[in-house]
Parts: sequence; C-alpha cells; structure tokens
Amino acid sequence: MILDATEGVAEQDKKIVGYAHEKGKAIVLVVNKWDLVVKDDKTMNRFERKIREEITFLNYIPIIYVSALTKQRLPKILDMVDFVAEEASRRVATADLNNLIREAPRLLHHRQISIEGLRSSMLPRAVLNHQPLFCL
Ligand SMILES: Nc1nc2c(ncn2[C@@H]2O[C@H](COP(=O)(O)OP(=O)(O)OP(=O)(O)O)[C@@H](O)[C@H]2O)c(=O)[nH]1
Ligand SMILES: [Mg+2]
Repeated sequence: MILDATEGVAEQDKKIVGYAHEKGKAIVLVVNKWDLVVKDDKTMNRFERKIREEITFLNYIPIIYVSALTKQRLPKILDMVDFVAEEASRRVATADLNNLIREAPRLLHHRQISIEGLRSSMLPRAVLNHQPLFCL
C-alpha cells in the first residue's frame, strides 16, 4: 500500500488498506515522496506515530519511507515484501500457542507486559496479522 508523504493518510487510503486487512492480506505500507518532506532526526518517528494513530488496526505492519524520484530505499520494499510474506505464512506449533494462552493471564496480571507487548513479543506476528487458521 502506497501513501503520499505530502498528503498523509487520506480517507481513501484508510478504506483500501482496511479491505486488505479484513481479507487477512500481508501488508507493507510504503510512504512515497519522502524527498519532499523537510526532515530532522525525529520526523520519521513522528510520521510513524501519526500513521499508526490514524490506522490503529494496522499496528503490526511495517512502514517504509521511500522516494521514487531519488530511489531512496526502493530495494528495501521487496525485502519487506519477502519478510511479511514469510511471517504471514508462518505455522505456529500447537504447544507454543497453548503455552502462550496458559501464560497470558499471569503475565498480564503482574503487568510485566502490556497486551500490546504480549502480542508483539510472544505471538508470532503472523497469528495476528494474517487471519489465523486453526486446525481442530
Ligand atoms: N518529489 C517526488 N515526486 C514524486 C515521487 N513519486 C512520484 N512523484 C511525482 O508525483 C506526480 C504524480 O502524482 P502522484 O500523487 O504520484 O499520482 P497519483 O497519486 O496517482 O495522483 P493523485 O490522485 O493526483 O495524487 C508525478 O509528477 C511524479 O513525478 C517522489 O518520490 N518524489
Ligand atoms: Mg497522489
């Protein structure tokens, strides 16, 4: 999914990426025209926070900042595609999932880790971002 860095997240962007999300597609968010943004060392973080606020259901997707004009980071797009494709097709062993479910209340109770932290650190991302398929 490509965003225009000078426009931020448009309503239409949200809708389209929402469809991909609902279909359980692996997504890479590419922010293009990064050359047009006046930057300091915090710009990328600020941009990322803003995007993640706008599209809260996409907290798992990688975001990459590129310029089609200067070719900045373009090769990284395909690396990211490979990465999410692999994550999206990852198979989670039943034992690992059971362990996680068993441990979750304790970890949350002791506040060692937030729900978000639990998700990102313990669950393979594929389980979250690619509608999980359970074999019973
Ligand atoms: N500076 C800069 N310009 C770019 C870049 N990528 C595309 N463009 C320019 O953007 C213009 C095309 O507009 P886009 O916004 O990409 O096209 P679009 O989103 O399909 O069309 P709109 O709906 O009108 O925005 C062309 O003049 C491109 O040269 C980039 O990375 N940096
Ligand atoms: Mg445009």
